[in-house]
Amino acid sequence: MSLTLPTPVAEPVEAAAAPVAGPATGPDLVAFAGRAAAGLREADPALYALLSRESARQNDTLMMVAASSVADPSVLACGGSALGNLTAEGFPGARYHAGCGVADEIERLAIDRACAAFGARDAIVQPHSGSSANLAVITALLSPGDTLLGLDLDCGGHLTHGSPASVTGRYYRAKGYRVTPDGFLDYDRIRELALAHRPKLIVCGASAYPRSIDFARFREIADEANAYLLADISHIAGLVAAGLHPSPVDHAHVTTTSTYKQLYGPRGGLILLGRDARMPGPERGTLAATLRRAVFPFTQGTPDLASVAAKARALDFVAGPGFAELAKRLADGAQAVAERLAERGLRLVTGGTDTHMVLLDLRGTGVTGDVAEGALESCGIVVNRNRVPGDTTPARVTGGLRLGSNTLAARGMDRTAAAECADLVADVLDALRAHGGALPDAVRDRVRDRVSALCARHPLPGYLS
Ligand code: DSN
Repeated sequence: MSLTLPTPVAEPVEAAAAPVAGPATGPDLVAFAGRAAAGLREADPALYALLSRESARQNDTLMMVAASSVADPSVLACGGSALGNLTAEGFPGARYHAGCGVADEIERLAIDRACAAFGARDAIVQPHSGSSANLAVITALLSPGDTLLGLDLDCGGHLTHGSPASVTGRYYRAKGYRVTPDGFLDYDRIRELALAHRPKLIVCGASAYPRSIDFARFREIADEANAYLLADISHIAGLVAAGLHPSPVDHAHVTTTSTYKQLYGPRGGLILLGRDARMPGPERGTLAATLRRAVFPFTQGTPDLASVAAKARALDFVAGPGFAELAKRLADGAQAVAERLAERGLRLVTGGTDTHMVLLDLRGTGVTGDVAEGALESCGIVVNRNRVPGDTTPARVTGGLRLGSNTLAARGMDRTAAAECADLVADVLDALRAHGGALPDAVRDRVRDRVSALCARHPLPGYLS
């Protein structure tokens, strides 16, 4: 079934009002946080001990999961603030509960900062996650049974891009595009599939794809197929905000992202709209208005305003001058990891990276992804097993590993330090290959010591002092 997309109309975007900046009043937040932590230690020592252990674990391990990052403590403070007490269904200026004046200002601030960080014309900051954001967009634009076209899960796509394991693959007619045997997107093939299947929505973006994505080309394909285009930039949002990866915001009809990966923010999601924000939605009102209704009341109830505040805090950092440096460091770090792993004889999907992500193809080495993941964790290096293109191993086993540089960069690691991390990964993989998948204690001890030294030299910023 094909879709005739409505043409844009001149209509004011229902944008956020300017935030009201006021002097800080009320109890001091730092004192509040300090008292809260002391109170927790006294009231629930068992839970407090577990939370402390987790903080220590994070500081003492090398987090190289590509979907991970580390939020500034000021972001976590927002998440733990009294805003979490607030029930505030609706949007700023149009709530279904009283007592939301401050919350309105905070949500408007988050919206304005999201727009500033991404050059967007409108933003919805309430999604509880990237998956929730995608679900809202898909349910807004498609009716059950309509066709969507997304990257297959085993080629690096995300569950919510039409996987049969997700509602997006169960309630919609999901068709998949794949990568080439070398792991690259094939835009000509995607076009052929779009013209053959006539999806109502094309989803671009990935969870395990280390190369740049040509969003302009995707939009050409969507326009030719008369489809909406959704760009999910959860993994590369920081590179996009820093101008180190082309932005989809004015190419896609809608852009989504999670906030805890490359935006160094809280658990949560964003929906961003660019030049198509004012086009009519599929039913009534603009596309932006349609998507707002899709978030609330269609797929979510009350927002988590504490999380919205934490997004505002993270987005302020993303739009500020320090972020460009961090984004450059994470891109350089990934390059250094890729180069060193290749020098050490390991096979990289696509041969390298344009992003923060490196995908290692372990097939043919005698070491599976699950074994490698476990051995690395026992040395204090945290990665995740991942299927690679053409992988026939089960998802819990996998023939590959996915690595990322977000947290290394946040710890201030430069190319040299990132290459040292890659060397440690390669040392473990070499030892596993040489010993039939078992890691000798001597290797584990030596790598763990070097991990500890690296972590001590590069502590998580702001967590210890
Ligand atoms: N989307 C999942 C991943 O990429 O690992 C979780 O964020």
